Amino acid sequence: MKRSLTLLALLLYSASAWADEPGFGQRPLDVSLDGHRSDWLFNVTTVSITVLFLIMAGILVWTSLVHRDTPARKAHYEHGIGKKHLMLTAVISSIIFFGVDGTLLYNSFTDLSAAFYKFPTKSENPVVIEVYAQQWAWNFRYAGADGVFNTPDDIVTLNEMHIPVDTPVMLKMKSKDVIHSFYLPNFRTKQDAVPGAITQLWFQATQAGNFEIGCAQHCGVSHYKMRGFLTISPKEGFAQWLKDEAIEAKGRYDEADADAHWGWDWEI
Ligand SMILES: [Cu+2]
Repeated sequence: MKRSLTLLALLLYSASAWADEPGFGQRPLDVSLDGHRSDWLFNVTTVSITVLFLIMAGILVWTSLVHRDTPARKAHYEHGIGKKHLMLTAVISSIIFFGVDGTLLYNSFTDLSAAFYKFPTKSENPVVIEVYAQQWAWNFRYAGADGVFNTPDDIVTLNEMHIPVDTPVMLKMKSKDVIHSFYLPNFRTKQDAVPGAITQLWFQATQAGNFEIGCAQHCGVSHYKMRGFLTISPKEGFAQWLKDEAIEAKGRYDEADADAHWGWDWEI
């Protein structure tokens, strides 16, 4: 008894310490056009499973009390499950399955086609960036003034991605070594970067600010250090950044440095 009380006290203590963490119970700020879709799914799933859990746990507790053992009670096995019970079970299960799971499934597919797979077209003038993942960093490449990737005027950054607000951004990714996953918590989106393949991701920011880029795929001992920084600027600020970086890029370009020429032709 004493031991279980100590254990309970310890558990309560650690739970309260956890709850005191800054940001507990809060999601990262959503600064994206479509992040609300994931949040909606998350909320509906959480509410649904909480309600179902309470109903099921309630029934379990109620039946354990009503049918508990008493000296006068004898076990009897002759009453099998009747057709009525089977029907009732089937109806309740169907309501839960088609109601809850059906809603989630329908909305997931709608969101995927209306947002995730609805890549921006050329006429929408997306900002296009090549992302090259490696253990344990993110390399970014902008085409520069000529609009062609892997040329001397490319702007190449390490762990630093700049994008404008209110403009679609299109990424194409590759990996140098193992599978990584480009993760933007503030956009509720992520995509794997896979060696030997090109994957793509698009998103759009609704407000300016500084945010983080994570790697959501365990990719080696320093996976936890694979952290990038995302700067979202007003359109003029982004244009200015591109201009400034273009001057720097020309000075930094080294024809002989083969490792630095990891870019590829943008393939649609
Ligand atoms: Cu990684």
